[in-house]
Formats: sequence, structure tokens, C-alpha cells
Amino acid sequence: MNRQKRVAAVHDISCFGRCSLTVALPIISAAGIECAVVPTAVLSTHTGGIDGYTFHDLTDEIMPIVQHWKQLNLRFDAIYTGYLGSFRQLDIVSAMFDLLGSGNTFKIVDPVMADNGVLYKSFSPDFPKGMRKLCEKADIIIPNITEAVFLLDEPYKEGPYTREYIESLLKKLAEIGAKQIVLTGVYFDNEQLGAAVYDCKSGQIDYSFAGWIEGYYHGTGDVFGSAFVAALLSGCSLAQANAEAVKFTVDSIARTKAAGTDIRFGVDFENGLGEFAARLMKCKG
Ligand code: PXL
Repeated sequence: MNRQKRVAAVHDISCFGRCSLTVALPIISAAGIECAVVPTAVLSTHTGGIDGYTFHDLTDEIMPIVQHWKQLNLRFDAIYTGYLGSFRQLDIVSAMFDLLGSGNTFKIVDPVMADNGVLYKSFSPDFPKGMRKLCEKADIIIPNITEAVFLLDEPYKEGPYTREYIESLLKKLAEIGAKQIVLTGVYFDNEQLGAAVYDCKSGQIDYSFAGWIEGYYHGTGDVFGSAFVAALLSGCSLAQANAEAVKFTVDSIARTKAAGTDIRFGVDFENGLGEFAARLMKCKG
């Protein structure tokens, strides 16, 4: 058996609503990967469409956690970051990359901050500039189309998109610095939705799509990102990891739609974990 991989997931804990750490931890663990966590804040729920949530910032805890890990000489195969709530958190996570990220540690940044053309309500208009700086240090970034245009300081366009537009976004995103780009929320018609991956070194671009399901289901970006990280560290290629993440996410949305669950409560990814873990076995050496 190969050495067990270890990831540090740096996200908030939204206690209810299936996003960020409550999604990353089970999905990455289900793939047989050890998942250490750095909780950046504790909220009663996420901030997407639910009012009255509590918010307890944990920024001051991050560096002491990282320093303790450094003393213990812990090594990570990947550091996977998601929702980061302030400029200070961006700076601290950037320092964390320097302290814990050896040459063999994938730095994977999901620049969580926006969707459907708008920034999430907790972010100021200059936040994307700070997020862009963190993305400069990443090996892989996983923006959706809205986050991509905010990173590039371009106006948001409604889809359907053309292949030329998507590929020009991928190439401009590559100029920020990451070696591999994963762009989610890609669609060329109203039938299929998926994601594109760009390997900057080889120039290879691959797409993966699945049937479009109507409705804005919360937390699907984190489900996708976590499944992508799990698949990549399981040994899948970039294109395979993208395809696995698209399938896992869309299947989770389909189960949720069939159950008629409130779209703010996140998706039923739990009932897909067994099948997901079994599919990843084919990537494992
Ligand atoms: O899923 C992204 C996310 C993560 N964490 C918090 C959020 C959101 C999106 O709204 O509010 C707290």
C-alpha cells in the first residue's frame, strides 16, 4: 500500500449548512487521506441566504496552530484553503504556506469569495486583490467564473460561454502564477454544466460536464473542491480529478433535488461517499 497522504484543510466551520470544513473533512477522509484542519472561524451557519448567523473569528489561533505543527515537524502533501474572511487571514495563510509548505506540498487555493456575478456579502470590494496575492503563491487555484473575473478585475459576463472565452480566462488566470487552473461553473449551452482544467506547462485543457440541474444549491463549490483535492491526492490525473469532482458534485445535487431539501442547507454528498471512495481506487497505485 502507498504511504497515506496528509492534507491540511484551512476553512471556516459553518456548523450547519454543509460547506467548508464540514464538507472538506468527510470527503477527504473518505478517500483514505488524513485531513488535519485549521478552522478560521466558527459560524452557526454559512452566510448564504440565512440571516442571523453567529460569527466567531479564529484568526489569532491560526499561527499558534501552525507553529505547533512546525515544532512537531509535520509534513503535508497539500494545504487546501477555502473561505478566508479578512485580509489578515490572507496574510497569515500566506505565511502558513511558507512555514509548512515544503517543495513537496501542493498549495491549493479555492478563492472562495463570490458567485453568480456578485461578491459574498461579507467581503469588501477590494478583497479580490488580496485573494489574488494568495493565488500567486498557489500551485493550483479553483475559482468559479465569478471569482475568476474578480481575480482578473474584469466585468462579469452571463453564460452560456464560448470555448474561446473560457480558454482566454484560463490563460489569464495562469499568469497569476499557479501551475494548474481549475475553473468551475463552465457551460456552453443550457443543458450541461461542468469545469475546465488547464495544465500550464503542457498547455493541455480538458473539460468535464454533467447534466444541468436547475437551482442554486449552496456549498457545491466546496464539495467540488474537496472532491477534486481527494481525487488528485489519490493519484488521479488533473483531468480525471476534474471528472470525478464534477460527477460527485452533480450526483450530490441530484440526490438533494430528489429529496426536495432546502437549497440553502447544502447538498447530500454523504450518500455518495462510498461510491466515490470506490471509484478513486482506480487512481491509487
Ligand atoms: O461555501 C462557501 C462558504 C464558506 N463559508 C462561509 C460561507 C460560504 C458561502 O457563502 O458563507 C461562511
